[in-house]
Amino acid sequence: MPRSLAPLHRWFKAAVILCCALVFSLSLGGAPSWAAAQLSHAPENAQTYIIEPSDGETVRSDFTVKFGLTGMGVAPAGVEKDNTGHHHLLIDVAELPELTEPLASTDNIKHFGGGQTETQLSLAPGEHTLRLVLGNYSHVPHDNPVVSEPVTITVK
Ligand SMILES: [Cu+2]
Repeated sequence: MPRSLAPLHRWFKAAVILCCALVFSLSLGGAPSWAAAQLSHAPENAQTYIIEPSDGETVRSDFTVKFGLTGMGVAPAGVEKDNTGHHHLLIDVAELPELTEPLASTDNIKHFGGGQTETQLSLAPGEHTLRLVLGNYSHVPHDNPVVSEPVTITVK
């Protein structure tokens, strides 16, 4: 190699090492920090609760569920705004799902991404349990999850 190119070669080697180190550190820390960006923090006094029906109530097979929320606001899914979220109604879900990732959308986990604060339900006769979980703009519960007390009802 000509003597005049040696410094350039050294510089190139250093640059390659730097790039490798950068890619390596991104592969370690990049993904988790991106995932963490999807989490939102709720105000400490935030509370969600089922206004209606009340715990222990007997209802007809078609009934209305009203969602309550204090200490923060309701915003539609996709709208990233501090101290907001949208409701998810868990029907007969005995164990809370993973609260650090987007909530699934199933017959038992209903999303109200339009910002709805009530819904009409039709359930089979018998005992059912309802519970609310607030999710952020990307359907992920807040890092201090806002979860209601469960309400147990009997459908006639
Ligand atoms: Cu959702």
